[in-house]
Amino acid sequence: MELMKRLRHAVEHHKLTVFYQPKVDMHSRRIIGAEALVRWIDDDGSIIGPDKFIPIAEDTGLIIPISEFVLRSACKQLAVWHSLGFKDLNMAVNLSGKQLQSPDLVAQIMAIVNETGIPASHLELELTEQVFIDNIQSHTNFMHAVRERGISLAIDDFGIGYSSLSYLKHFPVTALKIDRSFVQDLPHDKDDATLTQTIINLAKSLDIGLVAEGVETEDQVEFLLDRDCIIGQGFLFSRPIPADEFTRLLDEYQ
Ligand code: G
Ligand code: G
Ligand code: MN
Ligand code: NA
Repeated sequence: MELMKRLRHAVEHHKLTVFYQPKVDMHSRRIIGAEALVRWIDDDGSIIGPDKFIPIAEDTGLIIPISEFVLRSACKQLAVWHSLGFKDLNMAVNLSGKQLQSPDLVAQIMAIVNETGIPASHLELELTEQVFIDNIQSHTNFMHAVRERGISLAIDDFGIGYSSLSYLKHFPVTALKIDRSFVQDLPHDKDDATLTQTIINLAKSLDIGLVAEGVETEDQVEFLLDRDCIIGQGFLFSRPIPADEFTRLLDEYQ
């Protein structure tokens, strides 16, 4: 069967699931948040990653039910973790540019926030730099609308999107996520070290949060902590894992 039909079938038959990857305070080694990452469980039990199906989902409109499923799952899961006592935990959910074209996206997001009872302040939406490149006016309206409701806004994969940095001043962004391509060759690669330092300086001067993606080694942690980049996400701490495994990690690390 072609991929599009298989994906539609998977959505209708609840074959999608959400994994979670911790965001860690690298200083204290505590988990401060989770990023929700969608997965497709194929009929043979193998796991298909979002890189394989998000583009098709965007082209076919399936991104709408998929995103609603991911957001609802993530918010429900956050409510469970809050009720277990992990009250400070934040949840990050990815949005693709295509979704922002939907005029009632803010209402849909708020309906799920209200239905699950999570504090809006503990939800973060991750957008790529694409939001600075096209449909700037409608994207700006979207960003202000979610910020007014207390939701945080991170720019994902920051540094690879060729956006004009001056835009950052005009958008109500609350954090930058340093793309993992800059982090992977730290601390040896001089260019990556310089670029990472530049992004850290930028976040500091704009007084917004910072997350390093793709942290895999203790040398990278040391480099980042030395430069006041405290929050990290990466395989060193954990791969994206199912919710029940994440609960065990929370129990271990708090
Ligand atoms: O989980 P993994 O690292 O394989 O994710 C690959 C890419 O898929 C990442 O860029 C991530 O942002 C994206 N992605 C994962 N889950 C979702 C989702 O629920 N919605 C959207 N739009 N993108 C997602
Ligand atoms: O683009 P975004 O940050 O939303 O996607 C997260 C993706 O990065 C997920 O697919 C996840 O599996 C992947 N990822 C997370 N941590 C690491 C890491 O330490 N190394 C590598 N290579 N990939 C990672
Ligand atoms: Mn992301
Ligand atoms: Na990323």
